[in-house]
Amino acid sequence: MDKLILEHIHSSIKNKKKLLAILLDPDKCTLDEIPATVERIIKLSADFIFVGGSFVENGVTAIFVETLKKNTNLPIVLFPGDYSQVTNHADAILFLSLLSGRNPEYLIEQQIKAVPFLKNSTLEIIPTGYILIDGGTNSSVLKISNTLPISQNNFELAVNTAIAGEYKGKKLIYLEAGSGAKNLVNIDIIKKVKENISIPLIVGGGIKNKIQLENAYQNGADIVVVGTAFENKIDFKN
Ligand code: 1GP
Repeated sequence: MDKLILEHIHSSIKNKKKLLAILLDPDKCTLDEIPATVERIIKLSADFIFVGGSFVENGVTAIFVETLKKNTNLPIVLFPGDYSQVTNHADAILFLSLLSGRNPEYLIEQQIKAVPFLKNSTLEIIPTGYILIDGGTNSSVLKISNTLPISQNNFELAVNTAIAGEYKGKKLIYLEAGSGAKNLVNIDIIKKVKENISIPLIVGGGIKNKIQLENAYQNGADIVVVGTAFENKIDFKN
């Protein structure tokens, strides 16, 4: 199986190039809006389009990604809220385990349910440790997963969770404050996690301006994900 996306991430890190992913929620962007949306993403020089949402109905993601593909060559990476969002039209999938939570449904059940969709697919499957830090809102992930986030002050737990993820064989760590977070992932958490893992680090949740974006990069994020600010047409790069 090709490992193009993960290889691209590793070679960008080697070349000291920071990466940007724009997160699109198929529930919040109609098919008609896709061409203009893609144009905006290209203007931002984004490297990836992540697609996912917490409440997307069955079948919607497939049509959404198929239409996106017709409009762009940018790599499309699934960031699924649940197994029903798996579609072969994308290039890769973040095969997520919610490591900060203690709900078996999101540690292994959903992953097993995804297998019938994945085993004959051409998607690049990227094992990803997903760690939710308290973003100060009752985010969709919290509601749906029925788990508690890690406190912004509990550096040790955040770091040890990320290291455990690497030991478990995850290829990426995604440090997340939750979509629309009030409080971004603390830069010291980003820094300490980055210092303690050797796999690439994704950071997201609540980023809406250039300073926040740069802070995440400077403290160790290899990829930053922006969803809500992009949706709200906020110019977060300037
Ligand atoms: C959510 O990390 C992503 O899973 C992006 O968050 O929507 O707050 O940018 P925002």
